[in-house]
Amino acid sequence: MTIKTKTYTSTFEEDVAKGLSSFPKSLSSKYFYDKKGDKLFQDIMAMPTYYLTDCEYEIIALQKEEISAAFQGEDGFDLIELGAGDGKKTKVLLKYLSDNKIDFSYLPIDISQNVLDGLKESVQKEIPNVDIQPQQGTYFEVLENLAQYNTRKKVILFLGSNIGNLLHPQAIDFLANIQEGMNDNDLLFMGFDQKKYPQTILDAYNDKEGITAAFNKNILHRINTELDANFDVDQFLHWEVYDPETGTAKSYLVSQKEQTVQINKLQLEVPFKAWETIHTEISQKYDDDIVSWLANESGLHMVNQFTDSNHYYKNYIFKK
Ligand code: AVI
Repeated sequence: MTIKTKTYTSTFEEDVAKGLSSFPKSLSSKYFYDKKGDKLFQDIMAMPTYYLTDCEYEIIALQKEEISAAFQGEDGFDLIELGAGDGKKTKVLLKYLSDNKIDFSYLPIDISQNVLDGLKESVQKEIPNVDIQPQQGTYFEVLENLAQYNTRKKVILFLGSNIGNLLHPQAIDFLANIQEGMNDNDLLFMGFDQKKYPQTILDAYNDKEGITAAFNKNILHRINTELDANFDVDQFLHWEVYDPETGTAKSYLVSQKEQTVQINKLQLEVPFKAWETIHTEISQKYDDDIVSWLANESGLHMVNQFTDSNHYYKNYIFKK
């Protein structure tokens, strides 16, 4: 393998160069999400085998009354959502709060102004009485800002078990950062996919239609397009494993033959042995003990929890 001295013009370039020059090779799942990756993730969420979305929807739809009761503050509250997406699950809650004339404002945070504009338009159309105040920026910039200027009770939402794409030490840093922006009365409402029958988890990440495989391989297409590379994507296999002891589902791309890939923009040549792997994603599964441990390590404690009828998924409420 030849690595020439090179100045990188983005963290994407640098991360790809480092990840593919390491042993074992890896790429970060945060790079799955370009326009095509966003669409593939929407398709994943609509698959029956990807139970996470339906479970969280069921929790919110069937327990909205109890959840809303837990959120309420004397002076109303601000519902702050980290990475709202299309807001399908959140809208169920927004509608209930609005129909019941509960005093709240909805502050979705996203890095993309486009996503926020689309969300604002659909919320205003579907639930016109909701006071929506989109906040453009990174989660922590906005939370820090809100912590300084906002005196009303904050309820922070982080749905979809997105925390599961972080290793435990990173998850603790993430939670500790949120915790820093919270006052004593504030709440954090978060989704955590639970440990369960291992085949159910494997099926969620290995659909027969090949949507998850396309999602995983999209990172190679991205490298081809954005970094002028020549990955023969069909020569890589999507492979999923699940370790029931640690609760970690891991995604790989496996090279089906010996091959060399040129990444021109990085002036990098990447050799693959037959059956060599690129590790691309973890999707961590939890139980109450792991979640309590993560919370305690981050200066938070669990005050309430809600689950679906299969006990596949849980939403927890934390305080500091
Ligand atoms: C976004 N994240 C929580 C998803 C997950 O379940 O890890 C991403 C995903 N990867 C494959 N399927 C869905």
